[in-house]
Amino acid sequence: MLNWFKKKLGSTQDDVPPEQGQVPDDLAAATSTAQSGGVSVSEKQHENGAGFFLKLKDGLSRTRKTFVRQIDTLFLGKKTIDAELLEDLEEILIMADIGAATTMELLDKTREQVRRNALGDALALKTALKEMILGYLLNTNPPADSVLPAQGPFVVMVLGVNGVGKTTTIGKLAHKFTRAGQKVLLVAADTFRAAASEQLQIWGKRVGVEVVAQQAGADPSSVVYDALDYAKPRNFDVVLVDTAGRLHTKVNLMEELKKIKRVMDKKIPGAPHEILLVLDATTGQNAISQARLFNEAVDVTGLALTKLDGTAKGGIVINISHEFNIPIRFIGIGEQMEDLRDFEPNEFVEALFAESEA
Ligand SMILES: Nc1nc2c(ncn2[C@@H]2O[C@H](COP(=O)(O)OP(=O)(O)OP(=O)(O)O)[C@@H](O)[C@H]2O)c(=O)[nH]1
Ligand SMILES: [Mg+2]
Repeated sequence: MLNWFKKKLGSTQDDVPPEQGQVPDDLAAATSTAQSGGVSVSEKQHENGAGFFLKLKDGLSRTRKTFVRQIDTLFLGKKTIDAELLEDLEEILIMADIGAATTMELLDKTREQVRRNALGDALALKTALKEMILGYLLNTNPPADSVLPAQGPFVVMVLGVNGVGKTTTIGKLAHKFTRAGQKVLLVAADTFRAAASEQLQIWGKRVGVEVVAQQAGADPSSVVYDALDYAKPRNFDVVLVDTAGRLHTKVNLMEELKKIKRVMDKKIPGAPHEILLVLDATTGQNAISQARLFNEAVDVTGLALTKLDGTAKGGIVINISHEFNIPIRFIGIGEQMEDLRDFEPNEFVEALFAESEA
Protein backbone atom coordinates (compact mmCIF):
# COMPACT_ATOMS: atom_id res chain seq x y z
CA MET A 1 0.00 0.00 0.00
CA LEU A 2 1.16 3.49 -0.70
CA ASN A 3 2.34 5.51 2.21
CA TRP A 4 0.93 8.78 0.98
CA PHE A 5 2.79 10.85 3.49
CA LYS A 6 6.12 9.72 2.20
CA LYS A 7 5.04 9.91 -1.42
CA LYS A 8 3.78 13.40 -0.87
CA LEU A 9 7.23 14.28 0.37
CA GLY A 10 8.80 12.78 -2.69
CA SER A 11 10.60 10.28 -0.53
CA THR A 12 13.25 8.17 -2.15
CA GLN A 13 12.95 5.52 0.49
CA ASP A 14 9.55 4.08 -0.35
CA ASP A 15 9.57 1.76 -3.29
CA VAL A 16 6.28 0.03 -2.55
CA PRO A 17 3.98 0.30 -5.57
CA PRO A 18 0.74 2.20 -5.01
CA GLU A 19 -2.53 0.37 -4.70
CA GLN A 20 -5.49 1.16 -6.94
CA GLY A 21 -8.13 3.34 -5.35
CA GLN A 22 -5.78 4.62 -2.64
CA VAL A 23 -3.91 7.16 -4.65
CA PRO A 24 -5.11 10.60 -5.61
CA ASP A 25 -4.85 11.08 -9.39
CA ASP A 26 -2.08 13.63 -9.41
CA LEU A 27 0.01 11.51 -7.12
CA ALA A 28 -0.60 8.35 -9.14
CA ALA A 29 0.39 10.24 -12.28
CA ALA A 30 3.52 11.56 -10.63
CA THR A 31 4.47 8.08 -9.48
CA SER A 32 4.01 6.47 -12.85
CA THR A 33 5.88 9.29 -14.59
CA ALA A 34 8.75 8.81 -12.21
CA GLN A 35 8.80 5.10 -12.95
CA SER A 36 8.48 5.37 -16.71
CA GLY A 37 10.88 8.29 -16.88
CA GLY A 38 13.93 6.10 -16.60
CA VAL A 39 14.66 6.62 -12.92
CA SER A 40 12.68 4.21 -10.83
CA VAL A 41 11.95 4.93 -7.22
CA SER A 42 14.10 2.02 -6.15
CA GLU A 43 17.03 3.24 -8.22
CA LYS A 44 16.81 6.59 -6.51
CA GLN A 45 16.56 4.80 -3.22
CA HIS A 46 19.79 3.05 -3.99
CA GLU A 47 21.47 6.29 -4.95
CA ASN A 48 20.64 8.14 -1.75
CA GLY A 49 20.20 5.23 0.62
CA ALA A 50 23.82 4.55 1.50
CA GLY A 51 24.67 8.06 2.70
CA PHE A 52 21.49 8.36 4.74
CA PHE A 53 21.99 4.94 6.23
CA LEU A 54 25.51 5.80 7.34
CA LYS A 55 24.22 8.95 8.97
CA LEU A 56 21.46 7.06 10.74
CA LYS A 57 23.93 4.43 11.84
CA ASP A 58 26.24 7.13 13.09
CA GLY A 59 23.36 8.86 14.90
CA LEU A 60 22.44 5.65 16.64
CA SER A 61 25.99 4.86 17.72
CA ARG A 62 25.47 5.78 21.38
CA THR A 63 22.29 3.75 21.57
CA ARG A 64 24.13 0.89 19.94
CA LYS A 65 26.85 1.13 22.60
CA THR A 66 24.41 1.02 25.52
CA PHE A 67 22.34 -1.67 23.90
CA VAL A 68 23.69 -3.94 21.19
CA ARG A 69 27.36 -3.76 22.23
CA GLN A 70 26.32 -4.49 25.83
CA ILE A 71 24.50 -7.55 24.61
CA ASP A 72 27.66 -8.60 22.77
CA THR A 73 29.67 -8.23 25.98
CA LEU A 74 27.10 -10.29 27.78
CA PHE A 75 27.62 -13.11 25.34
CA LEU A 76 31.42 -12.98 25.40
CA GLY A 77 32.70 -16.44 26.08
CA LYS A 78 29.21 -17.58 26.96
CA LYS A 79 27.48 -20.15 24.85
CA THR A 80 24.51 -21.15 26.94
CA ILE A 81 21.48 -19.08 27.77
CA ASP A 82 20.85 -19.35 31.50
CA ALA A 83 18.85 -17.44 34.11
CA GLU A 84 21.78 -15.16 34.92
CA LEU A 85 22.25 -14.19 31.31
CA LEU A 86 18.55 -13.37 30.97
CA GLU A 87 18.70 -11.22 34.10
CA ASP A 88 21.62 -9.27 32.69
CA LEU A 89 19.77 -8.93 29.41
CA GLU A 90 16.77 -7.50 31.24
CA GLU A 91 18.95 -4.83 32.77
CA ILE A 92 20.40 -3.89 29.39
CA LEU A 93 16.96 -3.60 27.80
CA ILE A 94 15.68 -1.41 30.63
CA MET A 95 18.78 0.79 30.49
CA ALA A 96 18.27 1.26 26.75
CA ASP A 97 14.84 2.79 27.44
CA ILE A 98 12.93 0.01 25.81
CA GLY A 99 10.48 0.26 28.70
CA ALA A 100 9.50 -2.15 31.45
CA ALA A 101 6.45 -3.67 29.76
CA THR A 102 8.18 -4.19 26.41
CA THR A 103 11.26 -5.61 28.13
CA MET A 104 9.14 -8.12 30.08
CA GLU A 105 7.41 -9.19 26.92
CA LEU A 106 10.68 -9.62 25.05
CA LEU A 107 12.07 -11.68 27.93
CA ASP A 108 8.96 -13.85 28.17
CA LYS A 109 9.16 -14.60 24.48
CA THR A 110 12.86 -15.36 24.83
CA ARG A 111 12.27 -17.74 27.76
CA GLU A 112 9.59 -19.46 25.73
CA GLN A 113 12.02 -19.95 22.86
CA VAL A 114 14.68 -21.24 25.25
CA ARG A 115 12.16 -23.74 26.64
CA ARG A 116 11.36 -24.93 23.15
CA ASN A 117 15.08 -25.26 22.52
CA ALA A 118 14.65 -22.88 19.61
CA LEU A 119 17.70 -20.88 20.63
CA GLY A 120 20.90 -22.83 20.35
CA ASP A 121 23.31 -20.27 21.68
CA ALA A 122 23.78 -16.67 22.62
CA LEU A 123 24.19 -15.55 19.02
CA ALA A 124 20.86 -17.08 18.10
CA LEU A 125 19.35 -15.10 20.96
CA LYS A 126 20.70 -11.86 19.54
CA THR A 127 19.21 -12.65 16.14
CA ALA A 128 15.89 -13.55 17.76
CA LEU A 129 15.86 -10.26 19.67
CA LYS A 130 16.51 -8.33 16.49
CA GLU A 131 13.62 -10.08 14.78
CA MET A 132 11.25 -9.51 17.69
CA ILE A 133 12.12 -5.82 17.76
CA LEU A 134 11.59 -5.52 14.02
CA GLY A 135 8.26 -7.29 14.46
CA TYR A 136 7.14 -4.66 16.98
CA LEU A 137 8.20 -1.82 14.72
CA LEU A 138 6.50 -3.27 11.65
CA ASN A 139 3.35 -3.94 13.62
CA THR A 140 2.75 -0.38 14.74
CA ASN A 141 4.14 1.22 11.65
CA PRO A 142 2.05 -0.20 8.85
CA PRO A 143 1.74 1.89 5.72
CA ALA A 144 -0.39 4.92 6.57
CA ASP A 145 -4.04 4.65 5.68
CA SER A 146 -4.78 8.36 5.77
CA VAL A 147 -6.03 9.96 2.60
CA LEU A 148 -4.89 13.15 1.01
CA PRO A 149 -7.56 15.81 0.72
CA ALA A 150 -9.33 15.62 -2.64
CA GLN A 151 -8.74 19.31 -3.03
CA GLY A 152 -7.20 22.12 -1.06
CA PRO A 153 -4.09 22.04 1.05
CA PHE A 154 -2.79 19.16 3.10
CA VAL A 155 -2.83 20.60 6.62
CA VAL A 156 -0.35 19.34 9.20
CA MET A 157 -0.71 20.44 12.81
CA VAL A 158 2.56 20.03 14.68
CA LEU A 159 2.50 19.60 18.47
CA GLY A 160 4.82 18.83 21.34
CA VAL A 161 6.15 20.27 24.60
CA ASN A 162 8.66 23.08 24.49
CA GLY A 163 12.11 22.41 23.13
CA VAL A 164 11.40 19.01 21.55
CA GLY A 165 12.13 20.31 18.06
CA LYS A 166 8.75 21.28 16.58
CA THR A 167 9.93 24.36 14.71
CA THR A 168 13.07 22.64 13.49
CA THR A 169 11.06 19.66 12.29
CA ILE A 170 8.68 21.99 10.46
CA GLY A 171 11.66 23.66 8.78
CA LYS A 172 13.01 20.28 7.72
CA LEU A 173 9.58 19.18 6.49
CA ALA A 174 9.19 22.39 4.52
CA HIS A 175 12.52 21.62 2.90
CA LYS A 176 11.44 18.07 2.02
CA PHE A 177 8.08 19.17 0.61
CA THR A 178 9.60 22.03 -1.34
CA ARG A 179 12.21 19.75 -2.82
CA ALA A 180 9.38 17.47 -3.91
CA GLY A 181 7.87 20.40 -5.81
CA GLN A 182 5.11 21.26 -3.33
CA LYS A 183 4.03 24.79 -2.49
CA VAL A 184 4.40 25.15 1.27
CA LEU A 185 3.00 27.64 3.76
CA LEU A 186 4.23 27.88 7.35
CA VAL A 187 1.93 29.16 10.08
CA ALA A 188 3.21 30.59 13.35
CA ALA A 189 0.50 29.59 15.80
CA ASP A 190 2.90 29.69 18.74
CA THR A 191 2.11 33.23 19.79
CA PHE A 192 3.00 32.57 23.43
CA ARG A 193 6.78 32.40 23.32
CA ALA A 194 8.24 35.74 22.29
CA ALA A 195 10.77 34.58 19.69
CA ALA A 196 8.74 31.70 18.31
CA SER A 197 7.45 33.36 15.15
CA GLU A 198 10.85 34.90 14.36
CA GLN A 199 12.37 31.45 14.56
CA LEU A 200 9.79 30.11 12.11
CA GLN A 201 10.41 33.05 9.80
CA ILE A 202 14.12 32.29 9.77
CA TRP A 203 13.28 28.77 8.64
CA GLY A 204 10.90 30.21 6.04
CA LYS A 205 13.72 32.32 4.60
CA ARG A 206 16.19 29.47 4.71
CA VAL A 207 13.88 27.13 2.85
CA GLY A 208 12.31 29.84 0.68
CA VAL A 209 8.67 29.49 1.74
CA GLU A 210 6.05 31.94 2.95
CA VAL A 211 5.23 32.31 6.63
CA VAL A 212 1.98 33.61 8.11
CA ALA A 213 2.47 35.23 11.51
CA GLN A 214 0.79 37.80 13.71
CA GLN A 215 1.98 39.80 16.68
CA ALA A 216 2.99 38.03 19.89
CA GLY A 217 0.04 37.33 22.13
CA ALA A 218 -2.46 37.02 19.27
CA ASP A 219 -5.08 34.28 19.53
CA PRO A 220 -3.47 31.18 17.94
CA SER A 221 -6.80 29.99 16.56
CA SER A 222 -7.34 33.25 14.75
CA VAL A 223 -3.83 33.08 13.31
CA VAL A 224 -4.72 29.64 11.95
CA TYR A 225 -8.10 30.85 10.70
CA ASP A 226 -6.52 33.70 8.77
CA ALA A 227 -3.71 31.50 7.49
CA LEU A 228 -6.11 28.96 6.01
CA ASP A 229 -8.07 31.82 4.44
CA TYR A 230 -4.81 32.93 2.89
CA ALA A 231 -3.77 29.44 1.77
CA LYS A 232 -7.01 28.33 0.12
CA PRO A 233 -7.20 30.61 -2.91
CA ARG A 234 -3.43 30.57 -3.42
CA ASN A 235 -3.11 26.88 -4.19
CA PHE A 236 -0.78 25.90 -1.40
CA ASP A 237 -0.23 22.15 -1.37
CA VAL A 238 0.90 21.90 2.21
CA VAL A 239 0.27 24.01 5.31
CA LEU A 240 2.50 23.31 8.30
CA VAL A 241 1.24 24.78 11.56
CA ASP A 242 3.64 25.39 14.44
CA THR A 243 1.97 25.40 17.85
CA ALA A 244 3.06 26.43 21.33
CA GLY A 245 4.95 23.97 23.50
CA ARG A 246 4.02 25.72 26.69
CA LEU A 247 1.24 27.93 27.99
CA HIS A 248 0.36 29.09 31.49
CA THR A 249 -0.90 25.62 32.31
CA LYS A 250 -1.01 22.22 30.68
CA VAL A 251 -4.81 22.34 30.66
CA ASN A 252 -4.70 25.64 28.78
CA LEU A 253 -2.38 24.15 26.21
CA MET A 254 -4.56 21.12 25.56
CA GLU A 255 -7.70 23.26 25.35
CA GLU A 256 -6.00 25.58 22.91
CA LEU A 257 -4.86 22.71 20.71
CA LYS A 258 -8.41 21.35 20.63
CA LYS A 259 -9.67 24.78 19.64
CA ILE A 260 -7.10 25.13 16.85
CA LYS A 261 -8.12 21.72 15.57
CA ARG A 262 -11.80 22.71 15.54
CA VAL A 263 -11.06 25.93 13.71
CA MET A 264 -9.09 24.05 11.05
CA ASP A 265 -11.93 21.64 10.46
CA LYS A 266 -14.41 24.50 10.21
CA LYS A 267 -12.29 26.30 7.66
CA ILE A 268 -11.27 23.21 5.67
CA PRO A 269 -13.48 20.21 6.46
CA GLY A 270 -11.29 17.22 7.29
CA ALA A 271 -8.33 19.34 8.38
CA PRO A 272 -5.95 18.83 10.05
CA HIS A 273 -5.09 15.85 7.87
CA GLU A 274 -2.15 14.98 10.07
CA ILE A 275 -1.64 15.69 13.76
CA LEU A 276 2.08 15.22 14.14
CA LEU A 277 3.39 14.94 17.68
CA VAL A 278 7.08 15.74 18.05
CA LEU A 279 8.93 13.89 20.82
CA ASP A 280 12.52 14.35 21.95
CA ALA A 281 14.17 10.93 22.02
CA THR A 282 16.72 12.07 24.60
CA THR A 283 13.96 12.42 27.21
CA GLY A 284 13.37 8.68 27.28
CA GLN A 285 10.35 7.72 29.37
CA ASN A 286 9.09 11.33 29.49
CA ALA A 287 8.35 11.07 25.82
CA ILE A 288 5.97 8.23 26.61
CA SER A 289 3.94 10.30 29.06
CA GLN A 290 3.85 13.20 26.61
CA ALA A 291 2.52 10.94 23.88
CA ARG A 292 -0.23 9.75 26.22
CA LEU A 293 -1.19 13.27 27.24
CA PHE A 294 -1.36 14.78 23.76
CA ASN A 295 -3.05 11.75 22.30
CA GLU A 296 -5.83 11.94 24.88
CA ALA A 297 -6.44 15.56 23.98
CA VAL A 298 -6.29 15.55 20.18
CA ASP A 299 -5.89 12.04 18.72
CA VAL A 300 -2.37 12.17 17.37
CA THR A 301 -2.03 10.58 13.91
CA GLY A 302 1.75 10.44 13.56
CA LEU A 303 4.96 10.87 15.53
CA ALA A 304 8.26 12.53 14.82
CA LEU A 305 11.11 11.47 17.12
CA THR A 306 13.88 14.04 17.20
CA LYS A 307 17.48 14.11 18.46
CA LEU A 308 18.17 10.47 17.81
CA ASP A 309 21.68 11.58 16.94
CA GLY A 310 23.91 11.32 19.92
CA THR A 311 21.37 9.93 22.37
CA ALA A 312 21.81 6.66 24.18
CA LYS A 313 18.05 6.44 24.56
CA GLY A 314 17.21 5.35 21.02
CA GLY A 315 15.44 2.33 22.48
CA ILE A 316 12.54 4.71 23.04
CA VAL A 317 11.60 4.10 19.40
CA ILE A 318 10.91 0.46 20.23
CA ASN A 319 9.08 1.36 23.42
CA ILE A 320 6.85 3.94 21.80
CA SER A 321 6.04 1.72 18.85
CA HIS A 322 4.97 -1.04 21.17
CA GLU A 323 3.04 1.15 23.58
CA PHE A 324 1.06 3.26 21.13
CA ASN A 325 -0.69 2.42 17.98
CA ILE A 326 0.59 5.57 16.33
CA PRO A 327 3.02 5.32 13.43
CA ILE A 328 6.41 6.98 13.67
CA ARG A 329 6.56 9.07 10.51
CA PHE A 330 9.94 10.73 10.91
CA ILE A 331 13.12 10.61 12.89
CA GLY A 332 15.40 13.58 13.41
CA ILE A 333 19.11 12.85 13.33
CA GLY A 334 20.62 16.32 13.44
CA GLU A 335 19.96 20.04 13.39
CA GLN A 336 20.34 20.63 9.67
CA MET A 337 17.67 20.86 7.01
CA GLU A 338 18.44 17.43 5.58
CA ASP A 339 18.51 15.68 8.94
CA LEU A 340 14.99 14.33 8.90
CA ARG A 341 14.38 10.75 7.82
CA ASP A 342 11.23 8.88 6.94
CA PHE A 343 11.04 6.21 9.58
CA GLU A 344 11.68 2.76 8.10
CA PRO A 345 11.57 -0.12 10.60
CA ASN A 346 13.96 -2.35 8.63
CA GLU A 347 16.51 0.35 8.15
CA PHE A 348 16.27 1.41 11.78
CA VAL A 349 16.86 -2.09 13.10
CA GLU A 350 19.73 -2.67 10.68
CA ALA A 351 21.37 0.58 11.79
CA LEU A 352 20.82 -0.26 15.44
CA PHE A 353 22.28 -3.76 15.16
CA ALA A 354 25.08 -2.79 12.77
CA GLU A 355 28.19 -4.85 13.40
CA SER A 356 30.91 -2.33 12.61
CA GLU A 357 31.28 1.11 14.15
CA ALA A 358 32.81 2.58 11.00
N1 LIG B 1 20.76 17.19 17.53
C1 LIG B 1 19.52 17.47 17.17
N2 LIG B 1 18.98 18.63 17.56
C2 LIG B 1 17.72 18.91 17.20
C3 LIG B 1 16.94 18.01 16.41
N3 LIG B 1 15.72 18.58 16.22
C4 LIG B 1 15.76 19.77 16.87
N4 LIG B 1 16.95 20.00 17.46
C5 LIG B 1 17.40 21.15 18.27
O1 LIG B 1 16.57 21.25 19.41
C6 LIG B 1 16.46 22.62 19.82
C7 LIG B 1 15.00 22.98 20.01
O2 LIG B 1 14.35 22.91 18.77
P1 LIG B 1 13.07 23.78 18.41
O3 LIG B 1 12.69 23.40 17.03
O4 LIG B 1 13.27 25.20 18.70
O5 LIG B 1 12.03 23.18 19.44
P2 LIG B 1 10.51 23.59 19.65
O6 LIG B 1 9.77 22.35 20.00
O7 LIG B 1 10.01 24.36 18.50
O8 LIG B 1 10.63 24.51 20.95
P3 LIG B 1 9.57 25.60 21.49
O9 LIG B 1 9.20 26.47 20.36
O10 LIG B 1 10.31 26.31 22.57
O11 LIG B 1 8.41 24.85 22.04
C8 LIG B 1 17.14 23.42 18.73
O12 LIG B 1 18.42 23.78 19.18
C9 LIG B 1 17.23 22.46 17.56
O13 LIG B 1 18.31 22.73 16.71
C10 LIG B 1 17.55 16.76 16.01
O14 LIG B 1 16.96 15.90 15.36
N5 LIG B 1 18.83 16.55 16.43
MG1 LIG C 1 9.18 26.26 18.39
